[in-house]
Amino acid sequence: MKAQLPYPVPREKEVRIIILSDLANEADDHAAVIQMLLTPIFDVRGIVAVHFGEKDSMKKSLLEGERILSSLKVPKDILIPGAEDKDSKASPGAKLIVEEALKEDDRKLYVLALGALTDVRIALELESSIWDKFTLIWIGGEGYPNGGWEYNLSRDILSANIVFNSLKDIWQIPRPVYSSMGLTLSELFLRLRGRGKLEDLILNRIIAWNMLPAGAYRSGDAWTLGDSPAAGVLIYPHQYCYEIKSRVTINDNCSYSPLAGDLKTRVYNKIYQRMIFEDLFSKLELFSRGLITFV
Ligand SMILES: [Ca+2]
Repeated sequence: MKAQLPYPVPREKEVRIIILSDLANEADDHAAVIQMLLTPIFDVRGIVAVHFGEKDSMKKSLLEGERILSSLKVPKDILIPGAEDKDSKASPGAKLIVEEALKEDDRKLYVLALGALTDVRIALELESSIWDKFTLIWIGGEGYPNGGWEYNLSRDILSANIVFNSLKDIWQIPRPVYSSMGLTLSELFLRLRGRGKLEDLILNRIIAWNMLPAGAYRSGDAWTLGDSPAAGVLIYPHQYCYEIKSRVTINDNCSYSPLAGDLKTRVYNKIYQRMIFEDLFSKLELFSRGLITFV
């Protein structure tokens, strides 16, 4: 599924993407997934609803995915169940990753993971030959060199470790970078309120979540769109914003230790927030004006 905007983009720049999102976990996935769906260089092969370590969390993510798709009026069949929990051995989402990775297609495949890596682990276990057939862009893990507790990683440490031990191409956007995607609620309100159904969906969800009890990491007057850089690093190259680091293995407490072998990880150390935010707001407005269609 591709979005067509009122300007053309080069066919040779088109990439295939599979989105893995724990949509029901908090309020930032919605903005990221919608931005991905509205980006004309992305052929979205599927949105996989991902668990976040709580009972029925995958099913809750699936329901949130349905809400987004009904606002967009795109085919519902691009929404696919992921693994039920971290111990699952099979999932439709993992099967989709394997199928796309094995396809003859001149367009690169990126798996954009905005949560736990369970479905990527299952895909690699189902078909180990895909280890060099796609690039994983992962919002997750603490900063380098030491690592430490981080939400997405903590949902399924073992799967993350298996993926880090076997997958060739990983672009990691760790917490110190994705947590820089903050916006105040006043800005979100002014930029989104009353502008369209997608804007309302994103804003209402953030306001509702902001009213829930939270730790000291939230001020009560701001939110972090931490999943959006997974789209941002493909929409704009960010070629001076990362380092190539030796791959790490992940310990039980989410800390990092050196991994033997030659695998490397592209680890982002900064992100152009303004560009990603304005791209989101611009695409939302183009959609609200009826200038984006889907093919
Ligand atoms: Ca997420």
